[in-house]
Amino acid sequence: MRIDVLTLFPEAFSGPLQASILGRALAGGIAEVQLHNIRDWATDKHSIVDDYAYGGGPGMVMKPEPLAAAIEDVRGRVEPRGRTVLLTPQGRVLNQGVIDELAAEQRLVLVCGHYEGVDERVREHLVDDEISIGDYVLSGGEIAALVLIDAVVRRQPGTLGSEESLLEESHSDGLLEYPQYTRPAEFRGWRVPDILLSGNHGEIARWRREQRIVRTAKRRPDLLDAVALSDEERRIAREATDNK
Ligand code: 6GU
Repeated sequence: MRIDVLTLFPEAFSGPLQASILGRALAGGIAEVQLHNIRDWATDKHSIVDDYAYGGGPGMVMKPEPLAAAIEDVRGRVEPRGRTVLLTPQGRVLNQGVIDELAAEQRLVLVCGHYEGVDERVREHLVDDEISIGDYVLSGGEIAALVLIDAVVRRQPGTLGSEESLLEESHSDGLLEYPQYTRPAEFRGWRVPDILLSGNHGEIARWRREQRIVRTAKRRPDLLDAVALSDEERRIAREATDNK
């Protein structure tokens, strides 16, 4: 997969793109990220990329000319054209379903919005999709783009080791994760649950499943509607919320 990023702040990407699983995937060629500075498409002496809003009001707007030229130029460099996505708080809210949809594209062109937004004509005519990462305000789309890139690249075959992939698969059923522990068995007098030290793999699997259901019921009851639970598991979920 190839991801082109159009941004006023390419330097915001270098650290995060090199770290951890994402860095390893990019270094290994599973995906390629190309950064482009929108300012490089400004044509005036001062490389101006923003201007006052028509109609007045506070805040600057990203000018259409440099942004449109950047999108068209970058999009035309390689086939396929892929999907052009604007990162904006006005977009549809990102979730794993949206990530899997984007991860299936061969190519993404991510446009990081800034200031009070981009000129509406660019959004209307040159953008295919608009994504927000949640209902809060960031100062620009860069961190949102990084969130999207990380989540999309980890869905590419070969990014995760076989163990990580198996874990991901078993946990992509909509339930929150079970609690994790490592050595020592006692830390400051706080004990690891005995069941995990028992060596009884059937019992451990049952306990973990129950923990996931109870956690999800207590913390994110909104997620439970989309999860397939047995009658017994529904009872466990109901009980968890009754005595919270
Ligand atoms: Cl994509 N951009 C900005 N500026 N703020 C956001 C966002 C995006 N998603 C949530 N908040």
